[in-house]
Amino acid sequence: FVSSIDVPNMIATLSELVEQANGYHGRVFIVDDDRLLAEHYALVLNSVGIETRIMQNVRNIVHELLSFQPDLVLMDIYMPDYSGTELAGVLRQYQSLKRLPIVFLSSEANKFLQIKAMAQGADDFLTKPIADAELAQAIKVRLRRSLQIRQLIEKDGLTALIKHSAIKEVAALELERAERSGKPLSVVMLDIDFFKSVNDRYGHATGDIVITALATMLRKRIRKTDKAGRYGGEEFMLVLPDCSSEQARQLTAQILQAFRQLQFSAAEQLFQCSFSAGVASTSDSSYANADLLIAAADTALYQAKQAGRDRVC
Ligand code: GH3
Ligand code: MG
Ligand code: MG
Ligand code: MG
Repeated sequence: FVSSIDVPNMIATLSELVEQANGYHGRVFIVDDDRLLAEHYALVLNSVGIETRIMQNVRNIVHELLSFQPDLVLMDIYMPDYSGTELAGVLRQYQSLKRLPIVFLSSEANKFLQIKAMAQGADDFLTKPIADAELAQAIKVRLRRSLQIRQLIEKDGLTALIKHSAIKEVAALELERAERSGKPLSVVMLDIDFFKSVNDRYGHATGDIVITALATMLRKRIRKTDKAGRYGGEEFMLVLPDCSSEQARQLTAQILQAFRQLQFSAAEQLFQCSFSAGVASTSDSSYANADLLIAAADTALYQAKQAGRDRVC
């Protein structure tokens, strides 16, 4: 039995989350037909701790964006095959790229055209030539702000996992990536069993500890590329790329076994909890969109509850 649970350590406050955002410098995707210039921008941004990727092939841009997952796109407006504004319009068609900040960088000095570019999907406009320090500062400030906003929007205050709408977006993004890579994607829905009676017997604060304990366990036991979200009160969702339904079931069963063994104490009593889980995977059937994949996991979770709880279906 794991008997000591470090509660204060598990409850991450929002301000800690924002501090974490400050420590992470972010990823910038650079799109410019002038290779030397793009490499120079990359060096400037790398020098202030920002990770970069330069786009080599415009045709592959969606694939590259989905694989690099940048926090911001720095884009030239005039390129031989496409214009930056056209490209921005294409990117905005993708659910998972809708909110990605796009900053245009161009020698275009015409204010009217700059405003038009912004209307077509850019978030900001920088003019070339630009001093290295100005570029670094402008991008750093933009990145920091958008990361802070994202943390506030996406992170759940109690568990530090991502929230309902954000984990659904992750599922949509990963389904798009899985379709491109041909690798399976699995989604798991978990719901703590008889949680109402935990609240009723031991109080809401103890209930919160149980929720946080499971969240911590989920975070620790998934891979770096996996994502865990708090889907609702005592409901969680895992998004597992490059993972078959069999592997997802195994992982979830291991987590269930570990969670069952956690001993909680309240009102001078020790108690344990379990959860039920449902797995759905593109390795079993194909799903036209992430909502359908999530619905399938939800149906499997319902079956697990019906079959007696404390199991993975
Ligand atoms: P089942 O095994 O069928 O899932 O039973 P259950 O009692 O877990 O299911 P139900 O969905 O009816 O109850 C969930 C409860 O979780 C109801 C709600 O009061 C409680 N809850 C939701 N969010 C929180 C929270 O943030 N903290 C605490 N302590 N309780 C919460
Ligand atoms: Mg150009
Ligand atoms: Mg529930
Ligand atoms: Mg429940």
